[in-house]
Amino acid sequence: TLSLDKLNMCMDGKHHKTEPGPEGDLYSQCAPWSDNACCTANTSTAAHNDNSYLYNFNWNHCGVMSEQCKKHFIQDTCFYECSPHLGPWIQEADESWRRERILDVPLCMEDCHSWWEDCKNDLTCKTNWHKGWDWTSGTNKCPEGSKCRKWTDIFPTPKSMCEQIWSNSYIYTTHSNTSGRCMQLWFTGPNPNKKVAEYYLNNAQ
Ligand code: FOL
Repeated sequence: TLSLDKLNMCMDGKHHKTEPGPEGDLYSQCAPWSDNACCTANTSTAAHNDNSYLYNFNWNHCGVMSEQCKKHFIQDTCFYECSPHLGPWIQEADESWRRERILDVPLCMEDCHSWWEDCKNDLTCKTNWHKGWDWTSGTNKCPEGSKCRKWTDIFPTPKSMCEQIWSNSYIYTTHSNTSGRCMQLWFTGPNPNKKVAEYYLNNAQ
């Protein structure tokens, strides 16, 4: 049956399950979602691979991405693929590779700041990593006219990175992890984002 339970649903994305449910053992950084997930075990493993089949996306488009930076992109991939509590922010998408997307998910300040801090010595060539790459080789390369530059030249602030990198999937907030007013990429134990989704569903944004 068609699920309209906005507190427990999966977006109609490229790899998402149709309904959330338990997954025996999700891999490594995706393990926190094992109790209730929109990703399969195969997706959770792929989330940890360079140039994985998920999107053929090359993190190393401006030289090798540092391990400390990459772990945040892996966590973002787990969050994006596995979260069953994104209902309030799911929108129709105007893209060939997915029917639905997330828009303006309120991200906890600590998660955005630690992500930017751990990447600020890396290099990239684009502010929006969803669009405008050169895919002629089968993976994304920097397009003509977009030179590799310091991370901080492309993303001067944590806010600019968190909001721009995935076409406003996230909105920057000054809410803290413990506030219940923002979504956490990193957590252990029961998923703290369910209560956050509940809050935003009842308090129209
Ligand atoms: N993480 C989060 N938080 N939100 C997301 O929306 C998200 N999306 C991806 C990964 N993590 C995410 C998926 N990433 C292309 C590029 C990146 C990508 C998926 C697809 C891609 O094929 N871009 C083409 C345009 C394709 C089209 O629009 O038809 C390009 O021009 O580069």
